[in-house]
Amino acid sequence: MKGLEKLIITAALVGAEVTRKDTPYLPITPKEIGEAAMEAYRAGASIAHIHVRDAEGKPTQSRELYRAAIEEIQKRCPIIVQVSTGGAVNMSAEERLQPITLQPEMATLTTGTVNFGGDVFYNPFAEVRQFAEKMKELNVRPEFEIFDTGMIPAALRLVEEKWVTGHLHFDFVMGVPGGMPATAKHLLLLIDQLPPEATWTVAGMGRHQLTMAALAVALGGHVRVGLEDNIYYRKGELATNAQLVDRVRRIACELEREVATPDEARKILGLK
Ligand code: KMH
Ligand code: ZN
Repeated sequence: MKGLEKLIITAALVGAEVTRKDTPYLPITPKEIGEAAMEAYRAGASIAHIHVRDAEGKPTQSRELYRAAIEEIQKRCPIIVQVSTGGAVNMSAEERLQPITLQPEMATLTTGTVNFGGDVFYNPFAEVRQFAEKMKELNVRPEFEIFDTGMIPAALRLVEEKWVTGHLHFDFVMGVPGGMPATAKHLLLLIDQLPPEATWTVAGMGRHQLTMAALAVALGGHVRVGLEDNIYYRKGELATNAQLVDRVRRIACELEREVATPDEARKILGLK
C-alpha cells in the first residue's frame, strides 16, 4: 500500500436525523460535541464534520450553538472543523448558511437536489452557487457533498465559474435512499469523473459504512464514518463515534496505509 497519500478520517459526529432515542451515544450539547471530537481525534480522525442541536435535541443551524460547539472542540484538540451547510431538510438557505459566518476551516456544499428517504434535500443550482459565493467571500473551503452522479458536473461548473478555486475535495455520500447506491462499481464510476488532482472521501450509509470505508482505504481515497451516517458497530450493537473511527484506523494499519494528523490533512487539502 506504500505510495498512497496518508488517510484522512472524517468523523461525522452528530448529523441532523439521528436522535437520542436511536442511540444514547449521540452527542448533542456543545460540550458533548467537543468531547466526541476529542475522542474521535484520539482515535485517528483529522476532520470533525459537525451539525448542532437545540436544547430539545432538534437540528438547528444556530450560529451561536455552532460557535459554542467549535469552541468546545478547539479547546480540546487541533482537529479540522467542518460545519454543515446542509443542515436538515426543509431549512431555508439563510438558515443553513449561518455557521459559515464563523469562518471555519471547511464547510460542506451539496451541489444538487436529491430524494432523501421520504423527504427532498432541496438544492437548486442558483442556491448552490450562492453558497459557493459566500464560502469564497469568507475564505471557507468547501467539501463537495455528492449524493448522486450528476452532482459532480455541477460541482465542476462552480470551478469553471471560479466560485471554487484551489484544491478540490469531494465526499461521495453513498447509500442514502433516493441517492446513489453504495457499491464498488458506483464508486469507481465516481472516481473516474474527478479531475486528477482532486481528493475524495466516502461516506457509506448504515451497514455500507464499513465496506465503503475498506474500499476507500484500499483505493487511495479517504474515509468518513460516524453516527450521522451509521449508529451500529455491527448488527444489533450500537457504536460510539470513536469506535467507528478506531476501526478505520485499524483497517488502514493492516493495509499499511498511514493515517494523517490534522496538520497533514491540512497539507493534503491545501488548507492554510
Ligand atoms: N442532513 C442532510 C439533509 C451536510 O451536512 O452538508 C444534509 C446533510 C449534508 O447532512
Ligand atoms: Zn452532515
